[in-house]
Amino acid sequence: MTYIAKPKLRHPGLPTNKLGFTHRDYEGSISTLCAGCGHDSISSALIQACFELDIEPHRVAKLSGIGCSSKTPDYLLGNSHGFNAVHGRMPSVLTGANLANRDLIYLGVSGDGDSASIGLGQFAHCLRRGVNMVYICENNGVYGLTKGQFSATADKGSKSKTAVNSDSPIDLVGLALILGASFVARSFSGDKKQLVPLIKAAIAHRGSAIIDVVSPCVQFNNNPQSTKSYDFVREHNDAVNRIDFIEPRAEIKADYEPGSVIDIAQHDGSILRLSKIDPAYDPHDRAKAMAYLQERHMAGEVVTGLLYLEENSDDLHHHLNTVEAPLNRLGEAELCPGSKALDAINESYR
Ligand SMILES: Cc1ncc(C[n+]2csc(CCOP(=O)(O)OP(=O)(O)O)c2C)c(N)n1
Ligand code: SF4
Ligand SMILES: [Mg+2]
Repeated sequence: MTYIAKPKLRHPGLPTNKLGFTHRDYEGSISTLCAGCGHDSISSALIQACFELDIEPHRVAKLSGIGCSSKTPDYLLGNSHGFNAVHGRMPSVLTGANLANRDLIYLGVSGDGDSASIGLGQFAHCLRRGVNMVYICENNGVYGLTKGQFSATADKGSKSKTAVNSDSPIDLVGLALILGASFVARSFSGDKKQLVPLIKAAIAHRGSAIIDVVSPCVQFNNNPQSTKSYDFVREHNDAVNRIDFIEPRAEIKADYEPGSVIDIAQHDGSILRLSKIDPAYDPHDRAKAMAYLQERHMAGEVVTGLLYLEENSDDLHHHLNTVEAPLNRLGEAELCPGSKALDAINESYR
């Protein structure tokens, strides 16, 4: 319950990271979600990723919309900045915050209703603009919070207690590829080994990173026929690769069979070591990734892993040539340079 404070006492032997923080320092309030909800596992993966990356919690801004999924930022990173926006409007609030202060790590948490129904336009524009963020869609195929109506990602022919869905589903990963997102991944809330390194890599990525996480709703959409159920994903998970996230300057120790592994350097010096499960899958080829997704979808498979990565990607700040400093660190002289400077700007557009 969010109003019940977590006990402050902790075991003195709890492991700490380089900052001296324990796992508990990255937690938030007690979850109010249903026991077994996939969303809680995603919160736990986010906490683990931030702990392992030694992130100072005050450097994170977590934003969300409305839904069970959008409640989850309250259950993690209790010492970070947070903003719970209107249903489907998280991306525009995140874009504004990011433009005002590029120094924070932006974490956008959303649901399939929030992103693919009411917020579809917002989802599209923040990805195509290259806003530097990690966008997590906790995808269960239903509007969990409002009692299980089909969302726009629900499979055609899905059955609820009262209806059959006749609409075609939106594939958020396919859409993100078309829209130009520079980091596109899909994972499963029940596969923390895959999800945690993907989150770490997405945080280190510069540009718009999206992870569509299949996250079963145990209350309304966990029947074995649903492609968003625990049983279905476990049986039909086509993982094309697995990644190890290697921090900047860390020693690379493990031995791998040549050919099965590729190393990808990110702009911050970190390395993504990609173990290819499907040797033919190339995460650098946007068009082939789209074709592969379609093909496997027709075969009834859920493709997971790092699906596309644009190396040396840029973000919205680069495109707009904005100032390096966050706006709250600029003085009045820089923010209001006077009428002469404004005249010069206007003149440059004539
Ligand atoms: C403008 C507006 N329209 C409708 C609603 C009602 N509403 C609340 S949550 C929700 C759907 C949430 O679904 P999803 O984003 O998939 O989250 P989940 O609960 O499944 O995690 C809807 C339609 C609302 N809060 N605001
Ligand atoms: S209704 Fe579904 S999505 Fe919401 S908390 Fe319960 S299991 Fe999770
Ligand atoms: Mg949902």
